[in-house]
Amino acid sequence: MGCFQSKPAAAAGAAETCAPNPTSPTYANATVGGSLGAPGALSATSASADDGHGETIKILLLGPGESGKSTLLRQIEIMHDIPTSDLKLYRTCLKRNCAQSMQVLVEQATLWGYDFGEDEKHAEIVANFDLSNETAFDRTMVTAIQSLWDNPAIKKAFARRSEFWLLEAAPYYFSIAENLISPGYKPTEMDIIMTRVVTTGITTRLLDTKHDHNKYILVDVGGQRNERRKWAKSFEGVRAIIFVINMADYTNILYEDATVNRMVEALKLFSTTVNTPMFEDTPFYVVLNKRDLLETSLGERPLSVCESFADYVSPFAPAEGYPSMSGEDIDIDREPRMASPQEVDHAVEYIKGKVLSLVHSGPLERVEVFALSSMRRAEVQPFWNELTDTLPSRLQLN
Ligand SMILES: Nc1nc2c(ncn2[C@@H]2O[C@H](COP(=O)(O)OP(=O)(O)OP(=O)(O)O)[C@@H](O)[C@H]2O)c(=O)[nH]1
Ligand SMILES: [Mg+2]
Repeated sequence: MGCFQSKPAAAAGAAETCAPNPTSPTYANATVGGSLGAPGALSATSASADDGHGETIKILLLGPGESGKSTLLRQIEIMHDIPTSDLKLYRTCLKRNCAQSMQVLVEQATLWGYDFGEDEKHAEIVANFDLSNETAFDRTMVTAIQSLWDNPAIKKAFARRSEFWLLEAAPYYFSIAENLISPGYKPTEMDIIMTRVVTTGITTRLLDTKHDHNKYILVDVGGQRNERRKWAKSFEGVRAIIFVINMADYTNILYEDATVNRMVEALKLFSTTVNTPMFEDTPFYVVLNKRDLLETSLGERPLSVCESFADYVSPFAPAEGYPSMSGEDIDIDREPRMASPQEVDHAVEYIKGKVLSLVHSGPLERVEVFALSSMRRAEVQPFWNELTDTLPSRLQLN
């Protein structure tokens, strides 16, 4: 069963879907199923078992859709030498991610009346591509995608991406389009990390740490609005929560509702979760994710474009002002402005402060905030080490 076919969600394990497209109902049904899970997958009911040699600590991964929960989990699994099962399914999903990303751009450019010029035929090929048919992702499709990625109409639509929903990793998918059709292609570790697979249902992973006698069960849930009503099913026996927020979301709109800014949604969700009475003594590890994306997004727009950050003043704002990043007067030929490391640090500190200001119940010390990029193992490792070093004593297990 591949992600180009429709399949009901697995009952007790993972069910993951290639990224859906809000403009096409066909995307919503294609599921990968639990087989993207690693061999460590467990039934959620065993979550608090103690085998007499230390505790099994259940940790819940929460956060809105596309914040990076499953990516973080995948990195932690790789760190624990849990092999990635079924590479073929990742290949299938990557083809879909790639095709879908260009399809969304073509649809948007068409909606705005942009002229594809000599790429008119290519735009047609992409627009008519059937996402449920993996074999249709062939040389013709890849040539169309590559040619369009260089086309001014697509460049302009891409530059205006904060006005519509698009997978953030779209440029990555286009960069590996050629590989996806080469015979014998095996997804690299980075390809696997960058694959977008929507989580539906609940995924559980048992992890045995090498440096303490405790085991950890990580529970990953779907973060999109329609998935959140399932969250409560996994609350029993939870000892800690990892809450993931995508920092670059301050410029993005929600997949589920184009009128809502994703950061506004993320902060509301965090506030509701952290202040839920049953969690008022629960340790929270907040992961401010996708730090890598801030370099470009802060270069182009200040944090204050997001209503939740309206009071942010950057000492690094360019004297000439920020370039126009929306509407028809956008300049696609200008050199993109990149934020300096200091500018990124300043913004991250501000976001940390905002997150902590939302904690109103229980002791504030139970909430720790980390800023990192889940796509980078070197940044996930210290986070996971810190969590496994501190959590047992915070729970008074040692
Ligand atoms: N650039 C960048 N992309 C990231 C990072 N972390 C995750 N991503 C990408 O973000 C996309 C969404 O990540 P997921 O892990 O699927 O998000 P999720 O929170 O599990 O989403 P749901 O399953 O819908 O709740 C994927 O394409 C990831 O590759 C990061 O640190 N940097
Ligand atoms: Mg997920």
